[in-house]
Amino acid sequence: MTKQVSEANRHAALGDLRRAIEIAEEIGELDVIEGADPHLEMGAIYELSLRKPTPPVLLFRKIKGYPDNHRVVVNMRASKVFAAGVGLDLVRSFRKGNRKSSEPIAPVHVASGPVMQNTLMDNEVDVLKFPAPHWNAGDGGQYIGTECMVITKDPDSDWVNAGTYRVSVRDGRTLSVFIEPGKHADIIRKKYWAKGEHCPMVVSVGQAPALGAVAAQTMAENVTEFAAAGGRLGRAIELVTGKLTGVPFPADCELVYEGFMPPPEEITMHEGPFGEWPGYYAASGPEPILRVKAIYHRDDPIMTASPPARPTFPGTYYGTAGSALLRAASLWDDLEAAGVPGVKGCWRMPGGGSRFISVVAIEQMHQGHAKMAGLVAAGCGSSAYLGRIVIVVDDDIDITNAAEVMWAVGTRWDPKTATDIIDGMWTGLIDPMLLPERRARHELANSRIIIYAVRPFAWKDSFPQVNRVPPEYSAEIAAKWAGKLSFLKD
Ligand SMILES: Cc1cc2nc3c(=O)[nH]c(=O)nc-3n(C[C@H](O)[C@H](O)[C@H](O)COP(=O)(O)O)c2cc1C
Ligand SMILES: [Mn+2]
Repeated sequence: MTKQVSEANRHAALGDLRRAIEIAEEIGELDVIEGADPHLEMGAIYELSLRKPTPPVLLFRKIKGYPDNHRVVVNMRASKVFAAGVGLDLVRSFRKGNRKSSEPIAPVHVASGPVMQNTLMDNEVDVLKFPAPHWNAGDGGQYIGTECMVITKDPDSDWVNAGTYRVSVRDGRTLSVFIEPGKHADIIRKKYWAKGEHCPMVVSVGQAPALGAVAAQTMAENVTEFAAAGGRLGRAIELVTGKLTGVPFPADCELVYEGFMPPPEEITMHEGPFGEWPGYYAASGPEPILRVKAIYHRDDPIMTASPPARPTFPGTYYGTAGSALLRAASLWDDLEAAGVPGVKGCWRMPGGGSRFISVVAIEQMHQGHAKMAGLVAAGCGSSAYLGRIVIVVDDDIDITNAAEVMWAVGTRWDPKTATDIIDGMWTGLIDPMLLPERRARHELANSRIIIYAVRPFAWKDSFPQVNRVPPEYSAEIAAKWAGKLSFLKD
């Protein structure tokens, strides 16, 4: 039986990976796995765990071929340590205004920290010393960076960006980092390259859950994710400074690589393919590389991982603190920030991962209201990249139930008059529907459909009534007949 996590423990776990693992163990949600093979076996075990809507934390140790205490942890943010509830309540709990503190707190710089317990420079640099799982058979490499932070510093301001971009091992001193065009680290690296410089870069492959969360979330340009994480924790993140690049990183990171990324005109290597979250091997081609010049790590480092799996596994959506519900919360925040009134809920439909299929429930207030919601949901920061379908429904629809959403589409949507199709939107190389010729030209645009599955505003009050037994009456009758009818037992 899983024990409840107290609010204080959840908060402590958010800011400290090692404490988070202890708490997972205390509540019976930790599986320690010894002796697994990093070649496919770890990936298969991980995928099996996603059959559960809220998977347990898996801690791999004694990984075949690596020191006993070099560990890899998966499912941390998706586990019951962070899932405070299910469904829309969980989405609500991730919203900006519902967090205890939401104002950013600027990070502070400190001289040293646990991450500096071991420093490897020059000839000592060897990326291959640390567990590098080959997650799935079709993967074209060993991916150490999935739940990671790629940290870059804007050369023109004090903006420090932390983003999660996949990282794989090329050789003992070289990593590949796959950054989709338009992501913040892409914008920043191009500024260095335009000046003829190599882009300084730091990659953390083990850090507190709060840091993993902000690195995976889309925030505005110029927003330092460490400040956002500080706001969530109610304390400043302590940063140390990379000795070679001057790029800062959290002092309690587990394992950090520091180096420089030359421009693609100078060198690229073939990156991928990698089993991506849409469920395919789509992006694979020449990418810039990161030349690693220093490694910093704690004693017995713990690498965090969040390898992608097909978005049809319950563990990737319902009831979890995985990114689907985090991104639903960001969409809700974005809609309100854009001034869309009457938003009653946001959701990402199962099968669409955290991006392809967005659902917005509104209490219709005026003509054009549904359009407002649909257009913002298609274009706002949290949802523009790699969207496909936006469905706007009335607020009597339970948007966490795919059948209810499809019922609204089937019965309240007129395809000819209640649809917008928009071309030229932002997509990425991992979009399996990117036309081959567009892919070749790096023309990363796709189209969107917005489905207005709402009662038409002009005659919504005379729209046919819904047939349903009122929930209170249903509960009353269920109680009255409980134990007497076979289908009401337990
Ligand atoms: C597990 C995981 C892996 C990701 N991998 C990539 C990736 O390989 N490339 C990429 O561009 N974005 C990837 N993303 C999405 C980015 O992390 C996300 O767009 C984030 O907003 C990027 O930070 P930025 O907004 O500061 O650019 C990944 C997200 C997660 C949760
Ligand atoms: Mn950013």
